[in-house]
Amino acid sequence: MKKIITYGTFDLIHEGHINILKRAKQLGDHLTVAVSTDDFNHTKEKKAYHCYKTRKLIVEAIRYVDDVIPENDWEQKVNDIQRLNIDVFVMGDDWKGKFDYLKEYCEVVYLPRTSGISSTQIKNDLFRV
Ligand code: C2G
Repeated sequence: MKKIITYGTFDLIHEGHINILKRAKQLGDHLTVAVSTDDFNHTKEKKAYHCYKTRKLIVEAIRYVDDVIPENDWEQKVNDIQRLNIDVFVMGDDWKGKFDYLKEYCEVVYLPRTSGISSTQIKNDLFRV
């Protein structure tokens, strides 16, 4: 079984999130998503609208997702890959190059981001209404 993993905040789920999860799953048989905890979002200086519990519930409901784990820090990826026997690490290409150190442990794939949509843009657009 080919196992895939990806990481992110996944707040205010939108087309870009669905596209990356769909394409990530197409690379294998099992997709684990590491969803950033609220504390880690604070570290990333990212303010999510939904708390971790809600974001986990929503990501778990997406058909392409087989498992959701918490992303607590930047350092856990190698341990996750080894512990979960991950074959492919996937991220959007806004992260291109940032996780190449993981090539020692698994395949690293950066997929094109979906242009024109982001959680931040949704919040800004709603604020203007
Ligand atoms: N994404 C995308 N297209 C968009 C927006 C996001 O393909 N229009 C992808 C991102 O490239 C990322 C995933 O969706 O691979 C999740 O994006 P975010 O929730 O914004 O996560 P991020 O803040 O990038 O956190 O350790 C990695 C970090 O936790 C990534």
